[in-house]
Order: sequence, then structure tokens, then C-alpha cells
Amino acid sequence: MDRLKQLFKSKYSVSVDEIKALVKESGSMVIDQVQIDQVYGGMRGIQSMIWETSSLDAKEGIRFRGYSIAELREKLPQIHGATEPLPEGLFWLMMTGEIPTDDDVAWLSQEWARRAEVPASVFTVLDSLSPSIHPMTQFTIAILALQTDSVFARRYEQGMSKSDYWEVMYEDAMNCIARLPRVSSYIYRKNFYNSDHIAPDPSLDWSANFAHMLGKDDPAFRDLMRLYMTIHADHEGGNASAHTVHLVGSTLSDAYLSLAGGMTALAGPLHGLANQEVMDWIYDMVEDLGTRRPSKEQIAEYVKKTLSQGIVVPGYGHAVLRSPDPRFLAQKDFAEKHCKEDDLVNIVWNVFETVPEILGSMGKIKNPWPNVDAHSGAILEYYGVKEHNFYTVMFGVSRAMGVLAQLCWDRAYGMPLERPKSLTTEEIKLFIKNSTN
Ligand code: HAX
Repeated sequence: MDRLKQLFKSKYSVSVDEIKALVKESGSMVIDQVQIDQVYGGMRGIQSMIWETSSLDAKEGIRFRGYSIAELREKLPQIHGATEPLPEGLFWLMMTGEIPTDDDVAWLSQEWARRAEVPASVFTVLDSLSPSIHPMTQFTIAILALQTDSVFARRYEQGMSKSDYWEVMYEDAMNCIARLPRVSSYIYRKNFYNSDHIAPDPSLDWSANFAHMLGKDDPAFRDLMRLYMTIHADHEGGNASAHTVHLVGSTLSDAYLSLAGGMTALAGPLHGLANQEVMDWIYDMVEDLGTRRPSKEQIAEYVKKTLSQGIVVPGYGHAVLRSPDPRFLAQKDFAEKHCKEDDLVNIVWNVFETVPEILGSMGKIKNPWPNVDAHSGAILEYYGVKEHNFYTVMFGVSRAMGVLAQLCWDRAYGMPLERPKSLTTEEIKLFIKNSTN
């Protein structure tokens, strides 16, 4: 058994015993109450699921196993010469609750490199797809094509004990994460570089190898990828992509099928596609105003024009957060060090200074602040990844780490099929009538 699997096993064994005891002793305690406006309002805030790998505070933002993004940037191992943490370290942390050593992350980099070979059939599937198919759809199709290699699916068909589910989920999660940079960079080079593919370099860490296969070998871009892959990985369990993976996984669908479900949720414009929408919106603004250096007054006018058309300002607002997203601030910090003169980056910063006041003045928006997607595209463009419709795929590669780490926990806990109760409006009316009589 490898070192991460061994440690994971020792951790989950303790947690499973604790959970059994707490459910036995306190299982009937009421943890939350549900209002009718929440039932109609996207289930906001209802405390109804377990997610161990991270937790989101409305004001403070995300914490991974208790560590903020600022703390992760300080505490997670980095490789020599790098300025950002290795996402391998974050995966280890999410799986075990422990900050890994330099040796642990070096091992994990090698382990993912060892598992990274993508079956030729996946490339055949991708080659058959028209370039007009959105890269995010191609990515989801590729994940489904990878499913032929699912260890869980094969072992389940042969008949396996429930007590072994976690172990094969671990194998699938590790293989899947290892292969996603290759698959997604293949989509990138196929669509935008006339299938001029770049072979992986297994001597590199996971993010640097991804950067390399995209065709971007600037050391600063490698660091950007390490940061990007770290901050996009997880945002507790209730967000649409994470919750979808958890839900699909609860049917005992394997890691690939579950992840593909989550990626179709991430592909929506109110979720991960917002990073593409932000850049398209900025380009429309630049064209409309006829300048790449618009003043804050010009930006304010354009924002008001967007809102008057009934269009949301992409990259702003959040279902949970009520302050600027620390993932936005981490990217701003990176951009201040690496590309502070860039026109598009400066537009992002001026939008940040302009939009919250306008959105706040509308009175209905609960969070006028930027989210993670408001910043990422401008920095990616700076380093030459200019294809906006690829950005959500990059988000998806990172998100896989968080949701698949949690799926290992779901299996270790023996989480049951998820099946909440739905109501008809007639039933709600009846409930109101009976409650008020
Ligand atoms: N621009 C204009 N209007 C906005 C807005 C924005 N950025 N954000 C919210 N609103 C509107 C809502 O559409 C809603 O309007 P109606 O009452 O007319 O329907 C109203 O303000 C109240 O919404 P809310 O309660 O503040 O926000 P929700 O929890 O319903 O929605 C969203 C959260 C993220 C979906 C929303 O803020 C939004 O559409 N933002 C723009 C898209 C975006 O950036 N999405 C990415 C979010 C982060 C993420 O998941 N990244 O992957």
C-alpha cells in the first residue's frame, strides 16, 4: 500500500469510529431549520451534507482543512526556485488533514507522473470531435472516455466487498487526477494549435508538466499554474460542481462518471464558465469603448449598460461569500508581482474598484464583490493562453482534486445514496394552510 493510501486509511478509520459514536449519541439533535424561501431559493445555506476537505466562511472565504489560502501559500511545500505551493501538497492535505513534507509531495508528483498514461482510445475519441464543440464539453467527453479504465467499475462487476470501495476509489481518483493535464492539454493543442501536441515531461511536477504540455514553459507561468491549481481545487461541498460529484458518486458511480457530472455543472455560466464570460465581457467593453485603457468612469458607464440589458456582471457576486474572494485576492497579489503594467490586468483592477459600489447600490445583490473568476482570465492571457473558452477546462482540472479527494472520504465513510425529499407547490400551500390554522 502506498504512503498516501496508508495514511488515508489510518485517518479515516479513526473518523469512521468517531462518526458512528456521534451519530449514535447525538443523531437526533436538530442542526438546522428549513424555511420555505430556502426551498424555493436554491437551498441556500441549508446545512445538510458532509464535506471534510474544505469549509467556506462568508466573510473570510475558503479554508482547506482549517488553512486559509494565505496560509497554504506559506505552509505547503514548494519545489526549489518556485514561489507558489505545489497543488500536490493541497491534495495530500485534503486527503489526510496533514501538511505534507517536501518528500511526500515529491513522491506524489512522481506517483501522478507514473499514473499519467492516457489510453489511446481517449485520444481517438477526442480526435473525432469537431472543433466547434466547446472545450468544456470535449473535456467532459474525455473524462467519460477515461472511464473504461475505472478500477472500481471492473472490480464491482466482478463482485467486491463494500469494505473495499474506498481503496478502488483511491486508485481511480489518483489515476484520473494524474491524467487530466494530459487530456486537457491535448484538447487545447488540438483545437488551437492544429494538433501540434507536446509530449509530457514526467520529471516535472503536475502543474509544470501541464504548463509544458500547453506549450507555455515560462517559469512564472508554471508558478501561476501551481497557484491556479491550488486555489480552484475545492470550495466546500454545496457548490454546484462539488455537490454534483457527491450526488452522482452516491449512486456508486465511479470517479470518472461522478467527475463528468460535476464538470457539466462547472460548465454553466453562473458557475465555472464565468471565467470565460469575464474575459468575453472585458473584450466587448474594450471594443465598445474603443480603448484598452478605459477610465473608471467609462467602466462604470459600461457596467450600467450591461445591467440595463438584464445581463449579470460576470465574476461578481456569490451564493455564499459576502466579501472579496480570497482566491481573487491571491491572483491579484500574483499579478502585482508579475504583470502589473498589463492593460487587461489593469482593467480587472479598475473593474474591482468600480463594480461593487454599483452592484451594492442596486439593493438586491447580496454580494457585490468579485469572485475567483473575475481575475483568472487576464493573467492567463498575459502568459499567452488567450483562448477564453479553454479557461473553464483549466478550472475543471483543478476542481477534480477537491471533489475526488472528498469522494474517497465518501466511500471510506460508506455514505449512502443521496435522496432529499422534494415537495410540490400544492404540498407547500397545504403546509402553510395547516400551519396557520
Ligand atoms: N450582476 C448582476 N446581477 C447580479 C449579480 C451580478 N454579478 N449577482 C447577483 N445578481 C442578481 C441576481 O441575478 C438576482 O437577481 P434577481 O433577483 O432579479 O433574480 C439578485 O441579484 C440576487 O442574487 P444573489 O442572492 O445576490 O445571488 P445568488 O446567490 O442568487 O447568485 C451568483 C449567485 C454567483 C449566481 C450571482 O451572483 C451571479 O450570477 N454572478 C455572476 C456570474 C458569476 O460570476 N458566477 C461565478 C460565481 C462563482 C463561481 O461559482 N465560480 O465558479
